[in-house]
Amino acid sequence: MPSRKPKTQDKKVQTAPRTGRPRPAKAKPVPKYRTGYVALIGRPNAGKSTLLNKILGQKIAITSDKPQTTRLSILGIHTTPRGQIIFIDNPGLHKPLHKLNKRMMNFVYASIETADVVCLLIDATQKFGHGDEFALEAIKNVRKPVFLLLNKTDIVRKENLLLLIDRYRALREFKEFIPISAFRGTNVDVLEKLLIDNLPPAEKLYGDDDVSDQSERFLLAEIIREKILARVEAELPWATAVYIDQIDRNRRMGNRAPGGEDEDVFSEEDTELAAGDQPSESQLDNLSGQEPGPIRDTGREIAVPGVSAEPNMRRREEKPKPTREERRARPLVYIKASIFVERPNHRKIIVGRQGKNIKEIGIEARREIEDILESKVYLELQVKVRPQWRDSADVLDLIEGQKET
Ligand SMILES: Nc1nc2c(ncn2[C@@H]2O[C@H](COP(=O)(O)OP(=O)(O)O)[C@@H](O)[C@H]2O)c(=O)[nH]1
Ligand SMILES: [Mg+2]
Repeated sequence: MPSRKPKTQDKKVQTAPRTGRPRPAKAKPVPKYRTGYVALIGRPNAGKSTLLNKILGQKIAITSDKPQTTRLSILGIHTTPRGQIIFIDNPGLHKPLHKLNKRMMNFVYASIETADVVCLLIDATQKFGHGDEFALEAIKNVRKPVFLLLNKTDIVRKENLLLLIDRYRALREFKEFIPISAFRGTNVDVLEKLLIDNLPPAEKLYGDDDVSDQSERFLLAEIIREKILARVEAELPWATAVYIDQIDRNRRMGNRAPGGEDEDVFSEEDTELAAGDQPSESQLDNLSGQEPGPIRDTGREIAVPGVSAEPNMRRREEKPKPTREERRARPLVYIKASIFVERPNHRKIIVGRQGKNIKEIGIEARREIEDILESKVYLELQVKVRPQWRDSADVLDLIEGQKET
């Protein structure tokens, strides 16, 4: 039994020798704060974008019950007192047929590479199938922590969850199995905590108010596309793209000023995208008038195509609903957007009988855009037939290019 040293000696050991020489430098303390990338991956419709919006507390990614809603990877920055989680929301994992879809899959693979933690989301209401095997194949060689998020627990039976967990456990190693409801926010706090625990110790890469790398302009285009997706069926949604041609804060509307609350103008011109149809200076203006923050030297370059390390969107303040008077007093913004479809009959579907469908799309999109811009909006939509745009690098570049400006 070791003898207990007298107290006085304890004190002596703690006292530094008065040699006058500096003490040897201590190792740099590891920051307690944690920062890193989390890739959200999974089959189309698993609820990846819904989860991201829920965690951020604001909509940055559109959602729909149609597959392949998300086409580009976007960053969603979530800053908490313990850590900064930089989510990468991705298109759903599927076998690509078009150039568009190949690009989509490249984003997913690159985001898996970049991530510190990978979250594989599954729709727990669905049976395990080929699509799930394909998703697992994509992370076969991943050695970093992978979480399995079993989503839609608000509408799934507990036995199904347990069966799914067993099934997945047998197929690969997962760091965590977390049942969640992205829709209701159930267990999202637990997820957040476990994610931060698995991020490397590091200082923040983004400011507290930064929320995404995508521009407001891109979000506006996406909102219009979301309203289209909600109103069309079958294969059409996959073949629709939206391009914001113009955003004008100073345009005089003359006699064509928007009249009643719900009036929208639309044109049915069957135009094609003119060659060299590039965004003008004014279109490139940052919509919110905010200077994007400086590009931070992260030391850890994010290497997902189309994803910028630069923050382009700030957190929106939560505000009470505006009164009618406040709405009326808002400044007017004129927005012109093109909706690309691949076939004339698709154009007919989107326009609808006597333009009824496009009018509804316009009204729904405008209401949401007005709240985002805190302006009155005059939204002009044009449906344009552009055969095989999904295989046209020009159109794809144009659409993706909106993300940063
Ligand atoms: N009931 C329920 N529906 C959900 C939940 N999460 C997402 N959804 C729905 O699932 C559909 C696909 O969601 P989305 O986020 O677009 O999926 P993504 O393709 O993985 O990004 C949408 O209709 C969502 O409203 C959830 O937790 N519960
Ligand atoms: Mg999505």
